[in-house]
Amino acid sequence: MPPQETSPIPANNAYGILHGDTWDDALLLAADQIRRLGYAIVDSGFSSTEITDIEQKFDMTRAEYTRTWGEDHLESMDEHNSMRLPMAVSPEPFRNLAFAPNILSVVGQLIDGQFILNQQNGVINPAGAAYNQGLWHRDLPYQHFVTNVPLAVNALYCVDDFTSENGGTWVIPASHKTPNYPSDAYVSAHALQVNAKAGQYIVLDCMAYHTGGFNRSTADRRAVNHVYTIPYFSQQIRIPGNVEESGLTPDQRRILGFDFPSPQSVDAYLSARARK
Ligand SMILES: O=C(O)CCC(=O)C(=O)O
Repeated sequence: MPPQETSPIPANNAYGILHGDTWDDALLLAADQIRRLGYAIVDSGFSSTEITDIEQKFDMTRAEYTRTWGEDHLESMDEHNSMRLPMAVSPEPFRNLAFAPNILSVVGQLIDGQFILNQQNGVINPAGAAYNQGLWHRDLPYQHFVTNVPLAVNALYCVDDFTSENGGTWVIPASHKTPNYPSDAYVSAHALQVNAKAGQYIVLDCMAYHTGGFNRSTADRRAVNHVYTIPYFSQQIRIPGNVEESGLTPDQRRILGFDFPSPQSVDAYLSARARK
């Protein structure tokens, strides 16, 4: 996806430039937009049959998740509009969502070196009601720092079209570049709503402030969020041991964190070093 804003001035119509970027590939352009503005839309590359299958499996998985943990219990913790680690319930299609080649390519452009999946969450923005992601936040919450390269990137897969009516995601562009949350006046002036289609991902630098909007439509708006981080951050829920392992390639195992266990002891650490 190219950046949403296109300049009326041709790129070569400039002066005084010693260093310029010359991206001409959609994924490189998206990565560049995320570096500069903190967000971009990236196509999943899934077929329409796959997109419909994901939509149906989302609801089936949610029903099973709710049966397992109990609706009242989830609601008592304000967890009833989330599904934690849905790939643990339904390996497919949720593993495919985390391994979409376009997403891994963009994340690989943004995070230097190795990265792992830190968390996967189903997100439900309920029709006509508030929910836990409808407040401004970073996906590394409580963190107030800036880095010259991203340490964490999130990819929000749109199960449904995201529109202004159903409360599509709002972002504060470039807010990953400043430690503090901006003033209300700044947010009112600069926040924008990113309307993406079902089958696309909204990819953000995790430090860019974002929120779901209020869903004024009559249907829930569904999404699946993925947070990818450098391997030094612990996973929200430990993925190795909690997901189906069959059929995973070595690269996929690495992305799920199988290659980065915390050694259980000094002895285990030294033994692992000795094997290198
Ligand atoms: O529902 C949305 O549009 C935003 C989801 C979100 O902020 C999150 O999962 O971190």
